Amino acid sequence: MAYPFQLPELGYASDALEPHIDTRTMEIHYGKHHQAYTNNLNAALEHHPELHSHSGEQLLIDLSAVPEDIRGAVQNNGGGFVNHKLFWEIMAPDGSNSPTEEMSGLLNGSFGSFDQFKQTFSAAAATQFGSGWSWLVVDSDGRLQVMATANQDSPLSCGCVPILGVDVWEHAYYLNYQNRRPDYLAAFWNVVNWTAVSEKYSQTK
Ligand code: MN3
Repeated sequence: MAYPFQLPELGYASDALEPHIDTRTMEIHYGKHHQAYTNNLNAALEHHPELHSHSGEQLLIDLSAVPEDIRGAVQNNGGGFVNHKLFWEIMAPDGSNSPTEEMSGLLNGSFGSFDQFKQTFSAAAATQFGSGWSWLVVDSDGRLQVMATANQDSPLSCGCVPILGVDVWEHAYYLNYQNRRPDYLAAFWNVVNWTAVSEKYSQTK
């Protein structure tokens, strides 16, 4: 997908992730926030036709190639566009709660166990100060790593490919969980679509 970017379709209804992620949050998060990142990314690119064939991912992989006058806008809104697209894809109603056999083996190898991976990932998410994301990424050496990013910064901009992520901006959880970010993070595991995560991993090979 390239310019003009369009809000990607949700693969499920906005009430499908209840009770873990409530309908109203999904409606606003997807319909308003993600739409705004999409619109703002298009507005930033409007007068830069040389970038109109680039995917969102391509823009983020090499931000230095984006003209300085729109680089900040692309970092924030391109990041917002791409990050949320992945976020909707790696969740599903009644998500397959345990990793596929392949992912399970990889997580055990990288983190010791699935539980230790979840602890590391959740700790990165819980301690991200202010707005941002926690990620499971494949780094440039092909290894799995957990990382957090601020704001809408994408792991793609530092040479990593995200295959799982959780949004810890307050807009992602405040209506249902208020200040209880750890409760939101605990609930998140119920809706992770591990099949999708595994597919994203395969695409990095
Ligand atoms: Mn968000």
